[in-house]
Amino acid sequence: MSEFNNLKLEIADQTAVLSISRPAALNALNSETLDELNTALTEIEAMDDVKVVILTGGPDKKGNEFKSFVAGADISEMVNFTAPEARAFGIKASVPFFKLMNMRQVTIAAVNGFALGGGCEIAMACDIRIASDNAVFGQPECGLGIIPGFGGTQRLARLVGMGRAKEMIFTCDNIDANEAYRIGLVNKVVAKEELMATAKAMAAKIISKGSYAVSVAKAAINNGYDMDIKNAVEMEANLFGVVNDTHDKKEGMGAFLEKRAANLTDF
Ligand code: CO8
Repeated sequence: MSEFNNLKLEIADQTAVLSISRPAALNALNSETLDELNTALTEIEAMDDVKVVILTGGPDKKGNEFKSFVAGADISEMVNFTAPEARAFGIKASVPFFKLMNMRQVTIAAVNGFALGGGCEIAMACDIRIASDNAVFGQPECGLGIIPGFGGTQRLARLVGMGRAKEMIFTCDNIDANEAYRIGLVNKVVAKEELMATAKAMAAKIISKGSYAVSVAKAAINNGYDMDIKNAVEMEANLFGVVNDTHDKKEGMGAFLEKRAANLTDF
């Protein structure tokens, strides 16, 4: 595994916990961090013994673990961008963000504090979001004279609907974790002390299922989302054919019929 300046990685129980760690800047995303994220996710995707990635934020410089998930893209880096540099920065971020969305492992954002701007956007690129009860979400970009540029104008509308996305982006109002849950931006809100345990318990439940089937289901959901329903259902049928030709299908259905626990191993 590569060494990183701005990331910490712990792997246990087939789960990678990847922490964005820039304590002096509340884990804001700069170019180096985006490059490191891309490297880390590429390396993790090749690991057969990792089935779930939990993305979270490291502590702030005072050691507070629940201050910030990611407080946005790094404003001190962006302030002097030319238009081509700004565009390149957006494209640079899109690569690891698409990896979170499309990699074969399931990605869970454990949101432990501020998830603002690029922080809200990277959480939205994950498959599932679990928030601590003190988490704060928002898209403050229009107040900085820019627009959400790490996929926020697209993913927020897809997650919470166009009206609520426009309200959050145009007003720059932050919302708390309970409101984020109410509008469908997060899957679950838990007491902050329970955040990592909840994320790991969900990871363990997902890992207990057929991992290859989960990864194919993820691809089916992602690929079909922007298709018309006829082509999407046809694509699903094709993938259904693929998963019928696996060890796990024979084992999973055989175990059911023989009334025993299944030993699912495909990935
Ligand atoms: N970038 C750089 N540094 C940051 C950022 C950031 N996004 N957020 C916080 N920091 C730094 C602060 O400057 C401060 O540094 P220092 O100690 O050297 O002064 C340190 O982190 C601690 O922050 P604060 O002292 O401000 O902590 P507070 O508890 O007072 O406030 C807040 C916490 C409310 C989170 C506050 O820091 C804040 O408002 N941060 C900025 C939030 C923001 O506006 N985020 C959106 C940024 S824009 C963005 O994400 C665009 C994404 C798309 C880009 C597309 C390009 C193509």
